[in-house]
Amino acid sequence: MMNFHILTLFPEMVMQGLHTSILGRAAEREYISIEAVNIRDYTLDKHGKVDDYTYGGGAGMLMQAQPVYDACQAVQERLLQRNGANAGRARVIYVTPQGRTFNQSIAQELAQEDDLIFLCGHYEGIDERVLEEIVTDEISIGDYVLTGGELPAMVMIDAIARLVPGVLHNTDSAVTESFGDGLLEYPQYSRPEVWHNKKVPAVLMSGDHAKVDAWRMEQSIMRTKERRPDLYEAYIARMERN
Ligand code: 4FM
Repeated sequence: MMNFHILTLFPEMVMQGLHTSILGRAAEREYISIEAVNIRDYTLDKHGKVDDYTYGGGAGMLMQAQPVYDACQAVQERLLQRNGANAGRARVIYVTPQGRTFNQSIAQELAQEDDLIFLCGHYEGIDERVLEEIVTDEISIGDYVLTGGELPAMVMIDAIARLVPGVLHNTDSAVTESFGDGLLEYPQYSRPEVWHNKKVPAVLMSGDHAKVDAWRMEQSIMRTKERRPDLYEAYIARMERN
């Protein structure tokens, strides 16, 4: 059982998105839990304000330190009550283009945790002082700029959650596909046998499992060489080392 806690100004967005399809079923069956904490609930401002102008000028607003800090402390204190003082504090992941780039190996590392707290920013950023005090990991999903941290948090949670035992039906499908072995997926086919004059490759109809496996491996390697020379080079280097 893995618990995701999401600090956000848009709880409905993440709750909707992450309770659909496979993750929705995984939450129902209690392989994972997903909780959204509304940062606005923690502001001490009497009008519910959570943002303010930046010192030094410049366009846009910043999320203020106080509500972010108090929302995070509320989650950490609840976990401390539940797990006991020697359990250690949960990692707090700030999703930002300034972090290290997310990949399958980071997903695998994070999937070992019992609790993860995701901090989703909005506007032009978050007051640096609260980031210094609560954030343990800064992670990006790629080199582009979004309007907020909710979508990247959802991307990371999806990639991590499917590695939690029980979430996927097929226990080894999480490891056999792309990136499990550092190669891209081979092409796949379903019924009918002929569609738009295109036939399914004969080897897949042969019933010879060893031949099928060998064909798929060859396709994976060819595809990776063609489309992702960076991954292909890493794969060859790994093969030569082993
Ligand atoms: C993040 C907007 C924080 C405002 C963002 C704040 C992003 C990415 C991203 C937008 N995050 N990978 N790319 N965030 O664009 O992780 Cl305060």
